[in-house]
Amino acid sequence: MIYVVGHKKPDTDSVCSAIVFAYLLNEWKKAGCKIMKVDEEAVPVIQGEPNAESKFVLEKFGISVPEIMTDGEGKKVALVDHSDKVQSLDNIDKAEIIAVVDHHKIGDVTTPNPILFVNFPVGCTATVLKFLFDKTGVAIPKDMAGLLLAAILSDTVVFKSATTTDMDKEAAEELAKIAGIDDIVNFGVEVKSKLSDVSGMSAKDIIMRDFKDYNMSGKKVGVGQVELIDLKAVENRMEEIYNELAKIKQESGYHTIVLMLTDIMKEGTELMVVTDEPKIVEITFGKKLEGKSVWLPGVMSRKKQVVPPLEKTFANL
Ligand SMILES: [Mn+2]
Repeated sequence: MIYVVGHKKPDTDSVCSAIVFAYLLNEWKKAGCKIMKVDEEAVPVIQGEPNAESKFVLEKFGISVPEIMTDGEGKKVALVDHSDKVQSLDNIDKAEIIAVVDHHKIGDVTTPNPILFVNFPVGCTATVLKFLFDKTGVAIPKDMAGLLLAAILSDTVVFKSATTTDMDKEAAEELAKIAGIDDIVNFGVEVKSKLSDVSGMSAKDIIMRDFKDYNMSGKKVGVGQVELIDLKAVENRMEEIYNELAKIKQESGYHTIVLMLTDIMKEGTELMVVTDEPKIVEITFGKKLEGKSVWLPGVMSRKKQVVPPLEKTFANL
């Protein structure tokens, strides 16, 4: 058995790409594949509960939620949407990795033998999978096309993220035709709106849902991101969220925590910051904190527009 798995804290790309790559591997097993030999059945798994957005997408296309698996010891695995050990299965060193399909920086997994390793600097793993279907002449069924399309719209924030490429847009258009989705942008906004409803969530849950730790020149820095259809969803809760950030900072010894409250429609981010050194905000983004936060037009991507410039600031502090 080959277990196909995305990263920890699965997002829609990690869930859908695991399902679709497992489907593709099984097609390759049946019909043969000119790239690699597949002798075993592939099954998708996830490392944790899917979020509300992923659940909506699976339901929409009539696909059941994959089983949860967290340990890779003794297993044959194919990784999607990551190649970093910290994001992978526990004991990934004791697993046999047979393939990696990804769109991130190259991580630190290694293999003793040559494997299929396909990584494009595009907006979504699903875009790379679309390429693999085309390249190996496998038809994409309607439900699989729907999953791939939803993953692309999710990861690229409906094509607004700085990570979006022409390849993502082309793939999405072809997939939408197969999936029978007429209005791609409208569908994308519907997908993204599922995580935008934060009304029933505690401030801590809002902050931690998509939160990553970094070591920036020896300082512990946390960067969270919440993508919202409309910033108004958190307008009345800014104080509460800020107080929670301050609490987390103190309890867990952060030098700085920034929370990106990203408005998908207005295409910008209200950046909330708690820090020992408030001047880092102006140095990094050219704008001063106005009270607890600052509006950064055009800033949508943590990995491209927030983390690298912050790292640079910390390096020169
Ligand atoms: Mn992804």
